[in-house]
Amino acid sequence: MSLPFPITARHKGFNRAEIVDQNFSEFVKLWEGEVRSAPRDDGPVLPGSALDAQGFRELLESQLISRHLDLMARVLRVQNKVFYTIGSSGHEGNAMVARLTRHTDPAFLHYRSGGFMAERFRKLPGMDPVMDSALSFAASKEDPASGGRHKVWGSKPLWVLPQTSTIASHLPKALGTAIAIDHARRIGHALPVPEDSIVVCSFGDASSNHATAQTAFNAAGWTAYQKLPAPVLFVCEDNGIGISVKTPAGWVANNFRHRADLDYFFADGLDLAEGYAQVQRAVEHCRHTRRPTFLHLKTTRVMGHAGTDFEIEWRSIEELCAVEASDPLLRSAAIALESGLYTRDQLLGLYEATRKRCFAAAEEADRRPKLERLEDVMAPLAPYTPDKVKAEAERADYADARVKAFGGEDKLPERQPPRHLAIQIGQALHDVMAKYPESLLFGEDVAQKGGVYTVTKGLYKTFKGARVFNTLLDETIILGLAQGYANMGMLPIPEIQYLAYFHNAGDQIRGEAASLQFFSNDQYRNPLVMRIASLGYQRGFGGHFHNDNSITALRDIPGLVVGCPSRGDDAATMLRTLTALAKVDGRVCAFLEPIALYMTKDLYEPGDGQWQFAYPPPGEAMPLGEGRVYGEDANDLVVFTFGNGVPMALRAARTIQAELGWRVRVVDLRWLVPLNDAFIARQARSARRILVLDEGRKSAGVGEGVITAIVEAGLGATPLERVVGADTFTPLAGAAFLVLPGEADVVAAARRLAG
Ligand SMILES: Cc1ncc(C[n+]2csc(CCOP(=O)(O)OP(=O)(O)O)c2C)c(N)n1
Ligand SMILES: [Mg+2]
Repeated sequence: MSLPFPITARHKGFNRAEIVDQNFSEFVKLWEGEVRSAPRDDGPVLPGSALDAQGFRELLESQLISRHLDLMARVLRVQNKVFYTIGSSGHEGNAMVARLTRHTDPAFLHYRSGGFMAERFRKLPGMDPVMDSALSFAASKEDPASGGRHKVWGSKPLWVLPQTSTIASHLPKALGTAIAIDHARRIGHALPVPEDSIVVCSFGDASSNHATAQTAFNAAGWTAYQKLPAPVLFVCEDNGIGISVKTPAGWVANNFRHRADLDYFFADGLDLAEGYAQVQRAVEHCRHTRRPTFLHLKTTRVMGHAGTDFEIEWRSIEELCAVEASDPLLRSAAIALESGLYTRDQLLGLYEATRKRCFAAAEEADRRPKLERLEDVMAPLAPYTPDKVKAEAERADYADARVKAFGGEDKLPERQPPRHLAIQIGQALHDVMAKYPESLLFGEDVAQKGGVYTVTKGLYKTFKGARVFNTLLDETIILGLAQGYANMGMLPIPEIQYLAYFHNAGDQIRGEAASLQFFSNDQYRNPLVMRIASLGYQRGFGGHFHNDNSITALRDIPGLVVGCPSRGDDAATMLRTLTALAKVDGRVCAFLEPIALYMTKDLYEPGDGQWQFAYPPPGEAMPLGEGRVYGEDANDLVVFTFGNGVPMALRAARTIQAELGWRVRVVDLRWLVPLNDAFIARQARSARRILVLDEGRKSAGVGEGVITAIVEAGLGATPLERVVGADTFTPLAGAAFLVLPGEADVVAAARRLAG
């Protein structure tokens, strides 16, 4: 396509935003088509179109708002009044998707969704897309989406869950939310949105190739193949390019047109009169069949990838002009004029009035307060209301449900003899699932088999397949499902089979789940408790992947809570607190289960049974951050440790006492993120010598955090030794024990301290 006027010197300018802007006015002024007599509001905007005149007018307005927000951003960025210039220009046709869906259809949007948002704002009275967006562009504290933390498309009343721009990472949780919508009925859970809602999820053509996108398409197909509902509308906004890399012509259609169980629809997003019926077919198909639907929406990209993308430096002028000629706003202008709905002057008047409105809003937004204190920035990141969490964790008003779950009064775990970790985690999970009827437990092999280590054995039988189920083999999807269930108000307890397998899906926690409260200013929460079989020392199952001890990857995820019990009773009280943190404060939590301790029954001698403990009845919970101290008044040596290190240190303590005459205190941190610096300092203050025993790797492990807390408390002069895993992958067989700390290493470190 070429411009309907000759390319002049003007068109070769450097500032493409200015050129695109002028193209519109010039196009309107020079338009010479035939004018029909204006249709009635409810008549087709052009003969044969499914879009009526009233709909067209509103869509056009939404498109213009989106365009002028982009133009405004380009101008005011230079003046430091706006801080984001990735725009929606060329994608304004996505307003059709908003018009044809409901404001209660949860939406996870591409960053080019200005048109969609402006249109969705119409769905509720009294809302102003221009001012709200301007506040977000200006990073004002009053930005209703993120409170000034990021320019995001988001809205609580409009069910738009904010996304940042890690492309494709939102697809798994969008699918998860869609699955959750229909799953809720199976467990009698009341949804926060209507039962026939669908989920809208948009992304670009280049992004459709991403592993995270592909796994969502695959999982959607896997679900539909089994005739399970997954009403997600994947909207691929195909502008033919990703930053500067062209998508091969026809690739998106070729790749998606014939996928089994992903129903493909095409729509022309450049032409409202033509595209409307096509979008409508896709939306209705998704809503009525509850099947995953792929809407291939043709778009274009004018004004470059972002304000910093000077396309003229890397594309030919002819190509640029051709792209700019495909601007959907020129097509909308033609429809407006041809239909007789607008005269040239009216259309130009509307165009300029919208510009004025966007600039005025932006100038006003610039005067509104910014985030100016660290506390304000961080306020929604990790909310914690200790009293409420404690009350919730100790809440024990579900006696009947637990008697049923355990199969009778006499079967209650607190009436059984002391047991080991694996059994008591299983009992604790029964307890939690009895307490929260909206909780779901899922992962690989967790149902009939009860997990690789039989920790979840019995849960499937007790709570049935709607609440305890196996997923497909993909950690990214497991964690995407978790976010989806959480978005719909359920309490997900996903299992990651081994810590090593968390790492390939870590972005779902790092970039997505843990960031939602932050980027939505705590308006959206996705509480979840992720269980991960973790750490080394396994004798049954060797090698790196079954003995991963890298906790570092979890340590620096902002807002995440990580707990690691070393014994069964602690596991039970910790799980109660984690689920309470999720319920009360919306927190994303990780529960690391030390595999090597699952079956450990003895502490000092075979058969002594000293690593089995009485099950704590409901009503008892472990406060966040509180460690467990063995030998409170011993201070010759204080050992800080967690997980496998706890029984190891207790055994080493005996040898140290016998050999050096020292009384040893062992401190089980139990909570690894956030580390309780005050607790660590308190324990360190009375210590004559300190030993940090960290089974994780040397670099950036928990031990570094413990030592930092000690030094920052002014206790750096206390003689200190560290026993820690080596910076290596864990090898198979006996060699594993060379890289992990052992009892002998602890004793040797004590000897070094003795000088
Ligand atoms: C995981 C990830 N990798 C790379 C990027 C950098 N990046 C941002 S947008 C983009 C291109 C996306 O192109 P497309 O999906 O076609 O969307 P478009 O911008 O064209 O609308 C890239 C590579 C990113 N944001 N996230
Ligand atoms: Mg693209």
